[in-house]
Amino acid sequence: MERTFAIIKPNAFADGNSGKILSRIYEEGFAVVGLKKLYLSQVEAEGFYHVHKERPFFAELTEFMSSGPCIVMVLGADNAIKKWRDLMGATNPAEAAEGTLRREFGTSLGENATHGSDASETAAFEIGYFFSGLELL
Ligand code: FUP
Repeated sequence: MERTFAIIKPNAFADGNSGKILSRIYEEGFAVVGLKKLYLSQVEAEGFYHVHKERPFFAELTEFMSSGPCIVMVLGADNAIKKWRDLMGATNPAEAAEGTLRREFGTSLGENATHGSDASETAAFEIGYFFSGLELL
């Protein structure tokens, strides 16, 4: 079973959509290996998104990610990384397919409701950034 890292972002949490997103996660057959609510500081958000630090949207992205509570998760499934990215849909909710989470719960390119790791190396970094081994038993 592969593991991926996922976030229910502050806009989806604030809109009261965490329960609906978790329902979809269970319906699609993921195991919820780890889950917790966090209210990130901007420094913590900057560390998480360090690969984007030279990008023009970095300040906006990290301000948004520290604008309210979110839910961080480790999800398990066969091909979990691709399976979760397929369920999320395209980065921009306006381009995400019907039935995907970002289409349903995203409100803009920045406030796109969910995050998911894009490769096994990033999943390993992202899981380790937020969870200890004990939290994933
Ligand atoms: P994704 O892997 O789908 O989360 O997308 P990226 O890694 O390309 O982008 C990371 C986050 O930055 C996205 F979730 C949304 C945000 N973003 C912007 O706010 N503006 C942009 O132009 C591109 C991405």
